[in-house]
Parts: sequence; structure tokens; C-alpha cells
Amino acid sequence: MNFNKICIIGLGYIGLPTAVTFAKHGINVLGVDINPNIVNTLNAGKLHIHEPNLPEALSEALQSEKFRASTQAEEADVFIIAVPTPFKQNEIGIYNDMKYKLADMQAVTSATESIVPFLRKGNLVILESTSPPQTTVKLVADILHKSGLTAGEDFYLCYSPERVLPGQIMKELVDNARVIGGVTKESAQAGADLYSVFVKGQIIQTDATTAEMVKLMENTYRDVNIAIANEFARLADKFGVDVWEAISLASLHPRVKILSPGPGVGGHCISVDPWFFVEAAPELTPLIYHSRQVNDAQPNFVVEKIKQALSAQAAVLGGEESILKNKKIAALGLAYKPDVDDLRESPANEVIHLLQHEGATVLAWEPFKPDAKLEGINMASSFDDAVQDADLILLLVKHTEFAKLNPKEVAKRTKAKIVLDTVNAWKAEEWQNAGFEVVRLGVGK
Ligand code: SAJ
Repeated sequence: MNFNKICIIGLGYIGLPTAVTFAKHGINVLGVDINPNIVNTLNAGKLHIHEPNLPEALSEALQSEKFRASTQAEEADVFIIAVPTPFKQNEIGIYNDMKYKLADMQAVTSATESIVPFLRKGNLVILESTSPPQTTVKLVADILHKSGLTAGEDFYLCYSPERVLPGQIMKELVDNARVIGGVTKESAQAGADLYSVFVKGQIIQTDATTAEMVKLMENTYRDVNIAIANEFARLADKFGVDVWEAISLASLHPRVKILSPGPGVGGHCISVDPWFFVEAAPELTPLIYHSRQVNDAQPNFVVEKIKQALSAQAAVLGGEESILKNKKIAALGLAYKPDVDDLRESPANEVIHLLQHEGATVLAWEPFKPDAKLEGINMASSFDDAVQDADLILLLVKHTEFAKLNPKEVAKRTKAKIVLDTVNAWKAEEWQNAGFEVVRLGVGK
């Protein structure tokens, strides 16, 4: 089939990089977003998100006139849906004693509906948003049938998950293997033909529901493995072991590769996607459910660690009052992981709220989004502002610039005597030599 024009619905971390990459390969791309600010920003050659190499790719796409953004869909040969699938904020599912989160499919529903008036015979429609099993064959196909056309007969319909890692999107989009699940074999072939325009990795064709499961399995596998790393950190803490050393030694085994513990699991993928399986079949997913519980509870473990560190320093404990009361804490990093500006579902956020709940005063510093506005969180105006009056410096994200901090320089800028490293970024000895007491997550005394 001809791919003269592609309409991509959703101009976030996946839709926009995909749009400019197709444009770079000579296809006319209309990027659609319901947010007029995003559309205007992009048409002016500016970006609303931070992703390496994306600014250059956008200006190239605009200059070649192969890309433009709009709030309205138009007729095209191909429609790609790349909108978010978060979970519902005010509703949960219950099965026995399991309380689980529910997928909010509103954006996928509206994006699919926006295509209906423009859908023509011979078009190709691809869903990229991470979705519960059978979304393509049920939700999406049913909506598109309102056009009077039938999926797999009159138009091609596929599910093709994005699997790119934020921070490396422009590269992984091209290099990663891509799974294309069609509602028919012909649909999968049409999808494979489209992505072969730029994908250098292997392109594998399968059916739509398998492709949906593949995506959810990848992120669930990672979540479960991070949960076990977090439990190992708790055990090491209890038994006076350094979990980071133990993990590196266990990982020498040829069939063992343990992930890293940390303050919790954030982002819009790994902390969300496993719930789609739990919602789809709670009776079959106790392990997935409990892994989510472990990772979601990790911020509490961080707070306990901070309390222990402060108690050890305090001469007299203040009775019933939390040791955190009136303590000043500098929280370094609000992003959900290193070297990105994405704050969604960040465990740092939860840690800070828990600390404040017990009476601490927290000033947060996020170099990738210094003017972030998050409910109930006080942002420092600079690194110095965050640390100068602090009693404790809490490292929550392994941003390169934090890992590279010179402890002697930090000592000159703060009155804090304790640092707490939740991500194994700092060499304890160097910080001790600069006069700090060093506490590390997953390292017992
Ligand atoms: N994390 C740990 N320990 C680890 C690894 C990660 O605590 O050993 C934490 C991170 O700090 C972060 C969270 O987990 O808070 C998720 O980070 P991540 O780097 O594991 O993954 P994401 O969410 O940025 O991207 C994932 C990737 N999926 C897999 O690696 C299986 C990516 O390939 C997907 O495209 C992306 O989800 C997505 O969009 O679904």
C-alpha cells in the first residue's frame, strides 16, 4: 500500500518521536494533539518534552515541511494512535482482599473516535498505546466499525507496542525489534511494511492480542524483578549486609541478573502496566499484584531509613513525636529515573509527602525541571538553596550531575552532616572524608 500521509494522534514521548522519524523518511505527517499549546509550541519549532536529539529531529522535520501539528485529524493513508493509558484516579477494582488499579482508556477511546469520520477503505490503523489484552480486537475495532467499514476486511488494523526507553527514544525507535500484531495476517503485513520505512531492528508479525501481551509481559517482568531487588535491600538492611555488593556477587552466577533496588518504581509504564494484567484477571495474578505492592511500599522503607539515621544522631528521642518533626531535608531529584525530566508517578514525590506528613520540611531540587509545580512540594531555586539549611541530604535519583557531586564542595554549601543515598550513586568513603555520615539504602550496619 501507499504511505503518502500519516496522521499520528497524540504528540507525547512516543507519538512525537515517531512522527518526526517518519517525516525524516519522506512521508507527510500530520501530528494531532488535543492540547492547542502543544500544537502551537511544536509548530513554532519548540518542544514541550525533554528527550535527547528530539529538538534537532523536530526542526529538520519542520524545515522539510513534511511535518505539521494540528488539533484536528484529517484524511490519511495511515492512522497511528499513541495516547496515554494511565489508571483511573478515583476508582479501584476489588477481588477478595486484592485492591487493584483500573486502566483509564478514555484517551484511546476519544482518539479512535476522532478517526472514524476520516476512515476510508484500504487505510491502516495502528494502536501503539500500552493497553489491556484484547483492546484492539474489542474496544478499537468496535469504535472504528461505526464508520461502516470492517476491520481486517475494509481496512487494516494492528497493535504495535512502543518499547523505547525514555532518554534513548530516538535511537531505540529505529534500532529496537518491533512486534506488529494484526487482526488479520494482511493487517500485520501492512503494519510491517509501514515500520520498515525506518526500523532497522527485526520486525516480527503476530496477532494483535499476542502483541498486547508481549508489551505487558516485558514491563511486568521488570516490575517483578525490581520488587525482588527491593525485598533483597530490606533483608540486607536487617542482616547488616551491603545489598549492592551482594547483588554484584550474586550476578556473577551465569544465570542470575538482579536489578537494582531504589526508592520505588515510577514512570508511566512499569508502575502502571502490570495493573492491566491484574485488572484483566485478578484470580490469576497474585505474584504480579504483590510485586506492585512491594514496589509501591518502597517509599515507606526509605522514610524508615531516614528516621533511623536521624534517631541515631539525636541525643534524646522526643517521646511520641516523630523524629522528623521540624527536620529540614534537601531532596535531590524528582524525576522518575536518571537524566530525564519526566516526573510522572515518581517515587520521590511519595517519599517527600510521607516525610512532610511526619512534620519534616522538605525542599526539592530537580535540575531537569527546576520550576516544576507539584502539589504540596516546595521547590528549591537551586542546588545551593536546597542544601544550605538542611539537616539531611536525601538523594532520590541517580542523575549524572548528582552522581558527580564533589562531597568537599557540597560540605562547604550545607550545614547537613548526614547524607542518605537511595540509589547507590555515591562512594561512602569520599563523603565520609568530607565530614558526612553516610547512610545507604539496602546497607545495614
Ligand atoms: N528501576 C529500579 N531498578 C532497576 C531499574 C529501574 O528501581 O533496576 C526503576 C526506575 O528508577 C524507574 C522505574 O523503575 O523508577 C522504571 O524505569 P525503567 O528504566 O525500568 O523503565 P521505563 O519505565 O523508563 O521504560 C520501560 C522500558 N521497559 C523495559 O525495560 C521492559 C521501556 O523499554 C518501555 O518502552 C517503557 O517502559 C514503556 O514505554 O513501556
